[in-house]
Amino acid sequence: MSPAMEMKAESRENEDEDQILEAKYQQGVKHLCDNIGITRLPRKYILPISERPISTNAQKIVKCSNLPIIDFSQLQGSNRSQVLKALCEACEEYGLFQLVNHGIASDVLSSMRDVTRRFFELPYEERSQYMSADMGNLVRYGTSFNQNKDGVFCWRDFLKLTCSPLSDVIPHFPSFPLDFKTVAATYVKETKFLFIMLMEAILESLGLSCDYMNDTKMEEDDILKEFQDGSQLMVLNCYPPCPQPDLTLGMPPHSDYGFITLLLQEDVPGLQIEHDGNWITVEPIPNSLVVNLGDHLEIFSNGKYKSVLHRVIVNSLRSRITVASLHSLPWARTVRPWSRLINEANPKRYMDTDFRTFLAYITSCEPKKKNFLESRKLIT
Ligand SMILES: O=C(O)CCC(=O)C(=O)O
Repeated sequence: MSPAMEMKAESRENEDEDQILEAKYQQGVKHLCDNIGITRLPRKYILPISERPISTNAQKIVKCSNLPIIDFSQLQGSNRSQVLKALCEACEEYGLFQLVNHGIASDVLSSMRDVTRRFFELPYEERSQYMSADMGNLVRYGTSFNQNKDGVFCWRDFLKLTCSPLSDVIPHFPSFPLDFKTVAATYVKETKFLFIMLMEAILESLGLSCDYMNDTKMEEDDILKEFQDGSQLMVLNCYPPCPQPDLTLGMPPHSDYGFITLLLQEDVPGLQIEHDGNWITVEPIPNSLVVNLGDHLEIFSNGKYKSVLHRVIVNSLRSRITVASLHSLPWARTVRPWSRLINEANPKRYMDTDFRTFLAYITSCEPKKKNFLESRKLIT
């Protein structure tokens, strides 16, 4: 056979193989890896060259050893004003910081990581009972970023859990592994408490420039009361080892919809943020949590703080588990720029928005980068 004919035959074989696999893609990457020993990436996951982790466009992956780290314990002491300043700089410059000494015990973190890993190791039949295209389901198992819309799939499976109000939703959480409900409930309560404490500091950092500090304090207290009843969504992510990690992503560039996301990673890097037009890997720090600023905080701060554009890369050697806890105001509440931060010199920059608008947006079009937030901008 001539080399040209050989190449043609090989490509036909590859096409046949991809067609057989097509039905499997909807079942997720974990199932694909566990059941079909794949040695090359199916076409379904191959991104166009410009969207690959290392593309030919101007964006580079750069090393950055000084991504901001906030020591939460220092916020409680005499250094509070200095730490608030560092927090403000991190929120303005990066929209992200790593939080250390945050008060959540290391065994609570490791138990959550561990139960997440064990959940994804359950037989497919057990996991797949939570699979649904309905975004409104309290518990939803799925794959890719938005499997109803994605042309090219991402190398990621997930379990999404609505976590508020916790007592109402906990009976719906998975019954296996047997300790899932207990471990997840503890983690939800601890992250909720930390979120409130962090928001208190973030509001204070935003109010620093206000003239009427007493009034501001009263307003802060009212907002914090609303966060007590706020929404919380937990996303458990699983990124199995990928045969050709340079051709795909675990998650495409996106920003989170809420105020802040607390991300629990393990010692396998994968999260990258965009900064100054380049991609920076957020190197895991043991027992830390990554704090991502979401679109609601960008809106609330009237653009002073920026939600962070981030993506996930995968690797060929080790699977990666993460747990993202997304927090915002109650689902039905409208999010708008804080009146304290609007004046003649700094007019209102974003439309009011709510969760229903966000859901309608992501249901109607493929969410890309920060395009939901862009659609809420009054001044560009
Ligand atoms: O898994 C990660 O590192 C990030 C997850 C993430 O971006 C998300 O769940 O929105």
